[in-house]
Amino acid sequence: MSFYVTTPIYYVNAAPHLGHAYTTIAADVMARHHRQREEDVFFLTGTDEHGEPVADAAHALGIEPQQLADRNAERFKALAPSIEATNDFFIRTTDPQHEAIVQEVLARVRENGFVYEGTYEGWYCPRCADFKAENDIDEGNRCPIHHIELTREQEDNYFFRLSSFQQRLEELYAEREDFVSPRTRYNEALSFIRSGLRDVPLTRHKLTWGVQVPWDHEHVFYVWFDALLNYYTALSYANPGEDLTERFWPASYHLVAKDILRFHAVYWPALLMAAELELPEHIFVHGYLLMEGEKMSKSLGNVLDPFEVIERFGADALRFYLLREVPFGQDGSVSTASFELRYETELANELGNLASRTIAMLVRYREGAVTAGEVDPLLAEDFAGLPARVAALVDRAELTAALEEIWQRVRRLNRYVEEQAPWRLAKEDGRSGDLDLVLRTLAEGLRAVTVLLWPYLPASAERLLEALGDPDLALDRAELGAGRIERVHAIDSLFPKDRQASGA
Ligand code: ME8
Repeated sequence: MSFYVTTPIYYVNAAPHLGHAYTTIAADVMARHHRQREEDVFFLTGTDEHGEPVADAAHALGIEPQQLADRNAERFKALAPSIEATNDFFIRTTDPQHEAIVQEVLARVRENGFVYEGTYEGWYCPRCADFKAENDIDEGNRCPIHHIELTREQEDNYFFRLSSFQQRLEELYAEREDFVSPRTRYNEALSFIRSGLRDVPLTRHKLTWGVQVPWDHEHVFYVWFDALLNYYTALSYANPGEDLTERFWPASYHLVAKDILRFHAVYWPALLMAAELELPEHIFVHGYLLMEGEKMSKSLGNVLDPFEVIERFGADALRFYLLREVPFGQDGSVSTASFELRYETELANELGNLASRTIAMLVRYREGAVTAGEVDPLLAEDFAGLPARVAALVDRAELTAALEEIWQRVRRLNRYVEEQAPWRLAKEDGRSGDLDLVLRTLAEGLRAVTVLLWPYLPASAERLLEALGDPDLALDRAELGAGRIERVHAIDSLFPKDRQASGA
């Protein structure tokens, strides 16, 4: 089994912000989960370096686009490990290997008869690098996403015959209802297709910052076609000396936010059809992280710097917070106040306390030793089939729902502590066997949920499993009773409360 997950490649016109971290974290959760299933996983992220968004930002700074790209690509590259993202490769669209394959694939699209010369006239947003349809324009000819005034473009371009894929795209959507999810986004993409597809510029005449068109050196490819192809080109050169295309193409999941739905759900499959390449299995479209009701975006200036958040709360807490607070697939507000609340009530009080109590009681009453035997049948029903349920949700990219499944068991274990009151059993004569059962069940339950939490909270989960003396992360070990704990060791608090104050 292979599993290939991608994030969008981010524009290097500015530094990364929390919105970028969000998609990368989500993709990482999926990649880690599939590795737990012992699948062959490839996880790609990277940067989109051509086109007006980057050229304009560089010129405004008085530097060359390549210089700006080099500077900001480094920041995006550094973001990945800081949020514990385990991407297998980082693609930059200025990589010469990428550029060469873009030229090859798009030349094939032309040979196949889907390219012609024409003149484009219409509205254009240089920040989106998007030719806007009349019904996608705000009052005063403004971009609905960036709120800037659109420019009127007239340009001789080569066009991509998107219109000739109308029927095939409608068929695709009819045959594969899970091609785009959530359902609202599927409907949105389908209704865009049904409203009638117009051909789109494939090249730009006015721009020079892009991949050169091999059959006409006065043109560069329109940045979106260069960018989308990254998902395909990366596989051929990510591992020097090895072409991974056969192993991983087509992609299992492209994760994107709704701002770039149309490019991924309409242009991308049409382009792949034109190039005779296989289509991805799924496109999952998540919502926006909002700050004070507006999309967090660098052009609006209302961004949270992920590096600062990590400094204060740690990468695990950030990963957990984003996927717990904002139902994956919907828009949701984020704020420092709600972050602090979740950190304290859930990470520190629920998971952190469960871990410290369980380990502390085992150390106090049993010097850390866990007796062999069955786990309490009282919990069997609550835990039965849990790994499979979590896997089914992650298969649909329902990452918040999967986390909720796991978290209900964290809560169940806390209730079990209260119900069984091991501190009372410890004082009662003749209850030693009962105490052993309760402590063993707690340690085993904690281990099982921790294996499932690993994709969300990798560093904390690894520390905790180490302390429990059973670090195996394979998903089938998340079944209650599958553990092999013999002895636990004390550890420092997983989510110290004083962490919140530092830097405040
Ligand atoms: O669009 N909430 O790059 P980009 C959630 N280069 N996610 C957000 C977000 C927010 N407030 N802000 C950004 C581009 N994102 C193109 C993509 S792909 C072939 C080319 C995330 O730098 C989200 O994944 O504008 C969104 O789709 C992406 O960053 C846009 O990044």
